[in-house]
Amino acid sequence: MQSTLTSKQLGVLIKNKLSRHYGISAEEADRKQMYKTCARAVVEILSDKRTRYYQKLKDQEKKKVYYLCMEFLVGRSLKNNLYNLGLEKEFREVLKEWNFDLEELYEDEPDAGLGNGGLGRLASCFMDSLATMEYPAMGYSICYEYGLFKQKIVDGWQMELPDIWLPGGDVWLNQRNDLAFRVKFNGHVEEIWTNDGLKTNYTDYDEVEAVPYDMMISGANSEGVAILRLWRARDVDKFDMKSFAKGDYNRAMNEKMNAELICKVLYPSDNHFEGKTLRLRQQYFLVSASIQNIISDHLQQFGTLDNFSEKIAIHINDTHPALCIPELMRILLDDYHYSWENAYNMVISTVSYTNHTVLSEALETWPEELIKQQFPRIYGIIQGMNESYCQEMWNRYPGEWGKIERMAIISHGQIRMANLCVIGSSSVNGVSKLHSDILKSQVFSDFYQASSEKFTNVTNGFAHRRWICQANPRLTRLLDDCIGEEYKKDGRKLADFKRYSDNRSILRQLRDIKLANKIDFSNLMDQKGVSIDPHSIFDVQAKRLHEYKRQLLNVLKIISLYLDLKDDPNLVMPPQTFLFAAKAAPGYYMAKEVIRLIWHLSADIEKDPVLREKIRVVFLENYCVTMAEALMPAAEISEQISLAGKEASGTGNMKMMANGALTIGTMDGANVEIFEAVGNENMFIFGMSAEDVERKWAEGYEASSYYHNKEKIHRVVESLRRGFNGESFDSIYRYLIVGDFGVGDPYMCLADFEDYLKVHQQLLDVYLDQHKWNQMSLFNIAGAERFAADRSIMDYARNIWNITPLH
Ligand code: 26Q
Repeated sequence: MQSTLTSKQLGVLIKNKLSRHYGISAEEADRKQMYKTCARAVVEILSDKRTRYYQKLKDQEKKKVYYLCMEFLVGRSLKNNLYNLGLEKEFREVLKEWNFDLEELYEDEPDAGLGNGGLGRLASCFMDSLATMEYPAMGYSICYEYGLFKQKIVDGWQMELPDIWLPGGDVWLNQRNDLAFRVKFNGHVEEIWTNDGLKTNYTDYDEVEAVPYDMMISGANSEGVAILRLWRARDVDKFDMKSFAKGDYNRAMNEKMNAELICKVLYPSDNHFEGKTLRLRQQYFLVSASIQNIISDHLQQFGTLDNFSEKIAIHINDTHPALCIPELMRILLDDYHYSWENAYNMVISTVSYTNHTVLSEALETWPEELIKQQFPRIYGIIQGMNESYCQEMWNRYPGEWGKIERMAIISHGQIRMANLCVIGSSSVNGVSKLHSDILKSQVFSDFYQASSEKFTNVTNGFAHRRWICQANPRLTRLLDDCIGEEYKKDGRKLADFKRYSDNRSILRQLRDIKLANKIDFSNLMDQKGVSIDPHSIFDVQAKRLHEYKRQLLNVLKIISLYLDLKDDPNLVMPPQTFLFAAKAAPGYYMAKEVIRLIWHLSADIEKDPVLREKIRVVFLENYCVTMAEALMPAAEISEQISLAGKEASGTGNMKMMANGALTIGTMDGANVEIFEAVGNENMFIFGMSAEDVERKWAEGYEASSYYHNKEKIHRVVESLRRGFNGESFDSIYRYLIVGDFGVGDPYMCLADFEDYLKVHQQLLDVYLDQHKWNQMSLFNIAGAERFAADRSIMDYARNIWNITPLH
């Protein structure tokens, strides 16, 4: 149901808000004031809608899902909500009367960058689907004061600046002081015998108050509104009056600073585990506040916890919220006096877990001592779970010590969060078919043998209304004309677009749309002082910078073309622009070196008037959701070139294909399913398969032998030592050939290099055949049908959470 608000009513709403907040009229307002006011008006509309929706939710007493995630990469909200509410037209009209342009107001909103990359963006896409399809659901995360850092490049070096999003982003948050909970840290636990048996007594703890800030997310063309509840830490009035009286203001304020430190900043490492105490405290803070909230809501509605797992599903997005398992145990045991066995069964049947990575450096393990010191009661419960699980396995697999050791939660003084998640939940899923298979056959093979019924797959998806309809209005109009609007509700209907694969007029329109989007993007970049030729091919690799994603392989390819052109400036080649967008974790040396290489290679090429007519390299600074929304519709080639077996799924790959880009990629993550969807003839696959990679490691991989024996590789690697733009990249040469511990090129760039070059050349040949290219592009748009996040959410709802939409 779209909102039924006339332009006139809207005008009154906005005028009232301007007068209340600023004491001004619409004619006096500046752009910032008008943006905030429109946001406030939308929040009010959403609140009304939510009140109605929540009444319906309460009446129906349905099972609910709570989605716990340390990250939600929300991006901007105004446009998304107006689109979903069906109010864009009305707002545009009203604003026009006062000489405001809605599109310009959109630009005043800062991104809510409360996430690193794929994991956080997926969580946000899922919120859109949950609201649209009216599933009873709520998201929980942390309201970081600073989201993911802002990136600046200075002479090739990445600099990190704080992301100050709250002034401007705060209008979307509704502070709920009435729903605050206390989270306890540190202290001591004693066990004491009472008349009712053994009791635990927790003393000397520190307390922090968790205050929720709610963000409402409207469903599209539906009555649904999802709530994303973000917790902020607040000091529990521990102001030290004595110190204050003595004039020691620092000490007086100290406690407050400690509490508020918890939600100060998002940890900026993606796919890499950082064992910092503050990060662990953030995780427990999220988990404890959320579980207390879930329990109190449930008790309010049902008056008992006996039906908890019938009415509630709790989903943990990666292991980061894993402590919700012992936290829920703790509350059931200590506060509601369930037996260990009953509590254990309740927890397992409530919780489900998604794994997002197989990289060993990303697997979370925390020192036992640290957990014990930070959350002594939780530690005791983890010990109990570990003992009972090991006992169970001992009975099943007597004498198989190695196996039991691998499955234990605690080992060598470390707590393994992934094992805790598998043991403490009823469902474990990967995020693409290949990834889920790797979980079963490698990462969790012992668990898979013991409890195969727990394991399943849910392939990722993306919010197609945001990433097609809002981001690419030109393509949307064409789709509407060709296949009607049904695909907006039901992504599967995108497949109908295949019918137009031989329609020359439609194919030409596709090309025109792409060009127009490329021009838009070039103009946008022009405003930032970056010049891009919209008539060159846009070859895009946009994602976090990581060795396994192999931005370096892409650079080696470009260097190879560069050297070809240096040798023969008359070489015929369609002009290409290689666009990179990537943030590196601040402490990730090699990632930052790759950025520096891209930057200097780019500068080097810019200095050569002949070269830059044919190939240009552009590093797009500060990649974020808003930039992605402009970039995806303009992309023609989507680089998805991770070492096979390493990228759990990828979601940028789906967004780019849906906007008509063709993928050059390896058989990794969801690329495999893209391949199933469009076929070999509509995609450029190269390189080793995950199995080939395994085999190659087993045989013994020697990067240096590629370097010595393959001429093209030798030439490219040598050029790194000579350098670009006056800077040598010996560091990268050594990384590839020598290696840190004797393992050069750990992500096998050199092994896949020649095939990559060959397939890239094939791609260029096809590009010259415009008709064919457009046709392939069309098949990709249609093939994205299976990657709508709505489909992923239906999979979760049916197969894992066992929930149904409201009726
Ligand atoms: C953990 C502990 C301490 C500090 C940071 C972290 C941390 C933070 C973020 C670990 C991992 C992440 C993010 C992982 C991630 O984004 N994974 C991606 O998830 C996507 C959605 O499923 C997949 O498409 C990608 O393939 C996967 O890389």
